Amino acid sequence: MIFNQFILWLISIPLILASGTIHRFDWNVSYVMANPDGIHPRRMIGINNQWPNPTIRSKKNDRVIINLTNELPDKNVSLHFHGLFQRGYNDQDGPAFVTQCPISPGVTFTYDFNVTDQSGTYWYHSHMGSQYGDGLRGLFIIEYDNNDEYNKEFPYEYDEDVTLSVGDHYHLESPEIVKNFMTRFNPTGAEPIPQNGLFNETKNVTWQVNPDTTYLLRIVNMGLFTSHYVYIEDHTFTIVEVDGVVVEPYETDSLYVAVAQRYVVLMKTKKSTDKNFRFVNVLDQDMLDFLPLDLQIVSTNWIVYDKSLELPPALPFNQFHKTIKSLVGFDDFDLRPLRKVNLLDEPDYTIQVNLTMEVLGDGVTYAMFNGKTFRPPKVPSLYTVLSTHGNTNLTTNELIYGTNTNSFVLQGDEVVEIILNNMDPGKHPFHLHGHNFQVISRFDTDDEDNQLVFDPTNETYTNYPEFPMVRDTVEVGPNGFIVLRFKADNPGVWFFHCHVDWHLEQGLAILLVEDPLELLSSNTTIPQNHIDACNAIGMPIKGNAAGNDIDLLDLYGENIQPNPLPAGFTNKGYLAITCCTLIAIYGLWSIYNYGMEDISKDNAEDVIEKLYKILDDYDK
Ligand code: CU1
Ligand code: CU1
Ligand code: CU1
Ligand code: CU1
Repeated sequence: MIFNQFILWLISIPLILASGTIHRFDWNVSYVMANPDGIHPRRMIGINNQWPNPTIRSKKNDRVIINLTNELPDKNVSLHFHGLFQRGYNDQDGPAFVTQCPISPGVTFTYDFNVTDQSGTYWYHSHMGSQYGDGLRGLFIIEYDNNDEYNKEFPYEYDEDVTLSVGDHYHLESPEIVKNFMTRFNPTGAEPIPQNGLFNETKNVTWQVNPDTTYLLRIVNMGLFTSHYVYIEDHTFTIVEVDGVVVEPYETDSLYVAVAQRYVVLMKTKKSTDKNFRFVNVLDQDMLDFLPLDLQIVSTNWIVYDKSLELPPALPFNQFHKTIKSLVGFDDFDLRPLRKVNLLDEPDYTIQVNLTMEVLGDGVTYAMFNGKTFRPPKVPSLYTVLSTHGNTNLTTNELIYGTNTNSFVLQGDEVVEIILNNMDPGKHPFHLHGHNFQVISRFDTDDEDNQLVFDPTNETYTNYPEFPMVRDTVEVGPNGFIVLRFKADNPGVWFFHCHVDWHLEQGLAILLVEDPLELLSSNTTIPQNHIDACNAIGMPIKGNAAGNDIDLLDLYGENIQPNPLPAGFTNKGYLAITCCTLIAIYGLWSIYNYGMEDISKDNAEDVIEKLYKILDDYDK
């Protein structure tokens, strides 16, 4: 008996150690008037009548409960916790139409999950269209676990932990921007140009530092579109964490941070305090189709050693050429996780997607993977998995998740490789929910005529690192490719998409339905308040991507992309070309007629006389 009790006590030790603090938040989401860049007051989406939004800080194995009430009068919301694997909590992941219904005005929705064994720098943001650009975003930090003296998770010493967000900023609200972007009046699909770059959600920041101090600086790009260069004049950064992954120290003068990426650096201040320095963030102008004169590419902030000393003047906000050229930057492909994990084995399953931008029949430019743009399913895809209870033959059938969702079903624990060929001259930061991935190959070129496509027989491309970089958001360069690997060990429906939210609006996403049979057998259930949110907005909670729960193989009525532009000419086109031709013939005939007209003798004499008169006047 006593022995049995001892065994029970022994078993409960890990459970006791694993159960952390509960962080409970009641968040009312509403509009708050703000003036982030000091130029243009506008509404931002705040929490509990405040904006900027709070930072969540937790420890490993802590539980986070957020009761979110949507107090926006006119917009649906959702919340995603970027970088958290949500192992066992797929229904708490947050992307609308994938793992939940949009939260409509007046509805309260509870996010409740354990952060389990992750640590590092993350963030939360709305996953409802491009709404986080309107301000519904904030940092999420999980403390490093250094309890084990001899095997510290984060072995670097520092004095102070400081957070910094950067991001592009628009004066218009996202829905209005999308209206002007996704239209046939924007036939080139040019992305909306931001007006400014923010630094901790504001501008012209002064940061009082202590001399001879090591700061742990957590830098997050919470913007919608443009990557940022970040540097402090005459100071160096040592990168120690990337997207929640602790890495070997890597020294650099400047960082290049794509949207949604995080870099944690050590920054040691100088011993002397006789000068203050600029802390600069610069938008990557190469991503912009044109550069309006009032666009603030360069933002100057300052680190202040001595308040009584003058600050160096702000850099010209549009003299970017010189600034960026002097920044050598670095290549995140060369970063190495501190805890090395070998290159994953040869893949069991390879997904190859080719990215193109194409104009469809409605005249709008869409982003395509293998000719298909992502159109949201009518039932959140996770709920579709659960709809197959009783008929598991259907669970692994990609068809039920929609023909226009780019869905791929993964088997449990297989090694998955994603080969992504970017047949577009733009840069795209790709993000996978529920996982980190190894970045095993990446090439690009500015030469649009010689696009680089991944070729498994090309030894340059397949010279994979032994211990590849691991992260959750990686940028693919222009006309190039990335090759990623991960293990399908986290059952759930996970979004893989470009984090440039304008491109997500254009449909640049695939859905990974990972080990759906395990999701079923583990008896995943949807919390009642999540079901209530669907009822409130009138979305079905059962059925395939078309909302059909009688015949899951019948996709009639699903959201599909517009038809392609018709090949050749439409009737309107024929009419236009006929009219143009007739007008051209009339024009030619007129010129011919004029040329053949006889110049009469009288006329000729008249002209000569006039010429003499002009010459006479000139001589005088
Ligand atoms: Cu994410
Ligand atoms: Cu994200
Ligand atoms: Cu993109
Ligand atoms: Cu996402």
